Amino acid sequence: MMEDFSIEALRCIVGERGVITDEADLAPFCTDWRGMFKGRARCAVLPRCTAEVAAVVRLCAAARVPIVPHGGNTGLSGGATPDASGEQVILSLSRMSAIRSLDVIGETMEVEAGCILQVAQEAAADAGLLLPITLAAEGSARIGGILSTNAGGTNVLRYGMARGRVLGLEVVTADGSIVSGLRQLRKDNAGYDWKQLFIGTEGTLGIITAAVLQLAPKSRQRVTALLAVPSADEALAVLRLARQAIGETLNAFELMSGPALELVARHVGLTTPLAPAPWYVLLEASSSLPSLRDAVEEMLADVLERGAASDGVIAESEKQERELWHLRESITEAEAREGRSIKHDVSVPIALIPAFLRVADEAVMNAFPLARINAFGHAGDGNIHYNVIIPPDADSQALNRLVHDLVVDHGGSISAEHGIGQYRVDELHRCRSAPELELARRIKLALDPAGLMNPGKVLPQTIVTG
Ligand code: 2HG
Ligand code: ZN
Repeated sequence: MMEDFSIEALRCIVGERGVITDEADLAPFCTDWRGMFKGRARCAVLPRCTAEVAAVVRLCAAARVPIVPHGGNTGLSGGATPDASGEQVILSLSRMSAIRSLDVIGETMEVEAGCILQVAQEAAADAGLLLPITLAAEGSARIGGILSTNAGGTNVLRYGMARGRVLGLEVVTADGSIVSGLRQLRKDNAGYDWKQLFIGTEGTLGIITAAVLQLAPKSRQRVTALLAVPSADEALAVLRLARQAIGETLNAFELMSGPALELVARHVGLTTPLAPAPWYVLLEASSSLPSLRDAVEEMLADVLERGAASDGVIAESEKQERELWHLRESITEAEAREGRSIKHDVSVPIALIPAFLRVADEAVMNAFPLARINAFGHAGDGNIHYNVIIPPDADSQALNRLVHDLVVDHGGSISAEHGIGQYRVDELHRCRSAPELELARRIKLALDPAGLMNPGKVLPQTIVTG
């Protein structure tokens, strides 16, 4: 039987200050960071502990009220933005931000979903350890959002996606049960690894409330270098040489186009210390072995001698390192200030990046002569942000389709690290095979039969409603 829903009942669970209904206060929860997605909500509810999350979910489930979980709101795919109905409840995990424990021997950390990534990184660093999830948005992104979108970032090359960091998970399922698997185990093959159902599924199967994360040793040496390269092919030649020379120390291998850095210069006022070039590579290596810098210098000399790079600079101080990274991390902001852009967060097999870029550039420019391509990304793991700046009246759906078809032709994925959210639901359906979609449908129906968990995200809502 469907029960009545009341804001008062929510307040009884989370306290007076835990429910936001005022329109102005609610506004930031109803749009994403770029202002691309907008919706309305009944309220935002901010529980203080897992038991309160469970009670909120039970209350909403009984009244058939849909829930939209909300982390740091930095995902860029609209996964945390409610729909236009005004019926949905936003569930923000921001008041659950504790680092519950840190184990220096096992190198693990138990952390609540609302903890900001940078805070967790700093806690690990204070203990002489590393939390190796590194994102441009790390000052705002929260652990729950990072795990429920299986975020990537700049260190995937060495440390893998967010999923790979998760040893244990605590979730609240669609019926309001708490399932706790907060184990610290590296090896745990006892039955289904159900954690994976909640990681990367963007809150459509349940709500992540806490996790045990695998930390890593903190390296004593770090070297950061910026190279100017004549083409994407040469960037891959640099990658190959770097993998051969310093492979296990390579944290990041980022590719930035000349036009991407022009945007950064124009809108953020940062410039590269190198002469203008078609492409740039930003690489970072770290190790505790004292010989790291010598090895990187030797590798760069080799790269320059072979002509794979035309110029290069190694950061001489932490300040210079930060400046080089700041260039890379400012691209998104610069792009947002430039005007309307259509994002394609794609991945292809690494060796096919140059071929993909060639074919896509040609096809996009043919179909959209006024377009400007802003390509950059994590070339070391195959993820290119193939963003396109287009005039306000250009057909974004046609552009999406054009790019995604080429991605599929190259054996790639239409979302490498930002997820599907609401932005790519139709495209996921177009690009994935029927058996894969059917499997997803069966999982959704098994775990959220009423379709109340972040409806309309990842999978079309019609999967549940028929
Ligand atoms: C990055 O790599 C982020 O900087 C943002 O994933 C990507 O703005 C984008 O499209
Ligand atoms: Zn990225």
